[in-house]
Amino acid sequence: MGNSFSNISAFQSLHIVMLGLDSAGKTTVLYRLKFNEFVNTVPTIGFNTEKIKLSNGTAKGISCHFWDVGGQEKLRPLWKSYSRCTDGIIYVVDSVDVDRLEEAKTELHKVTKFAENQGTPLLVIANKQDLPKSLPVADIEKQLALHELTPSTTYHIQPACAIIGEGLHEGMDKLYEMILKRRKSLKQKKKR
Ligand SMILES: Nc1nc2c(ncn2[C@@H]2O[C@H](COP(=O)(O)OP(=O)(O)OP(=O)(O)O)[C@@H](O)[C@H]2O)c(=O)[nH]1
Ligand SMILES: [Mg+2]
Repeated sequence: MGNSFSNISAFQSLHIVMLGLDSAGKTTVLYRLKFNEFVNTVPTIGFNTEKIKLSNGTAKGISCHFWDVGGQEKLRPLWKSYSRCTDGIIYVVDSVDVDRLEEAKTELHKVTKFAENQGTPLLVIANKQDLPKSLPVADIEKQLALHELTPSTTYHIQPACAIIGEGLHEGMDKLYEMILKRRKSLKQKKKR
């Protein structure tokens, strides 16, 4: 096996939480990764959970236990408990919903400030890039003020289209790399 697999065994599941405003495309991402096809969704009331073995890229073969939590305002208080002590956080953004980017930013910054989430790697999925009026990732990165997140937060922003799955595996590879890096540095700190 290559170096990238040296710290996480194929039998160990990564715990990943997926957050973001309602209608951003979280559940579409979840089922695209699970079934490799488009699944029509309804708004999530509560959460969906799936165990998924990644089938592509450097993270191929890695098992992930995903928690996809509903993004409606009344459900957001749940985000804190679902994101606690996860291996990685995925934050899905609708790249066309420019009017709610400020709200998306506020909610994201809230999540990364929770004490239990300090240092948890973050993958931001700039979803719906297939739509003509979608904002480029550089603009979304700026509007979400990703560079102002707590200093311990390492992040990657990935353009994607969950409908056809474009960008999702690249994003998962980046998240996996960040998780490995974090584990390595935590291990080194423990040794000291
Ligand atoms: N054009 C386009 N539509 C998308 C994409 N991803 C998701 N959608 C659509 O966006 C709508 C909302 O998707 P969901 O996956 O249900 O959104 P969600 O984030 O799970 O929403 P909540 O469960 O309410 O939090 C659906 O009609 C999807 O088909 C995409 O990449 N492109
Ligand atoms: Mg949903």
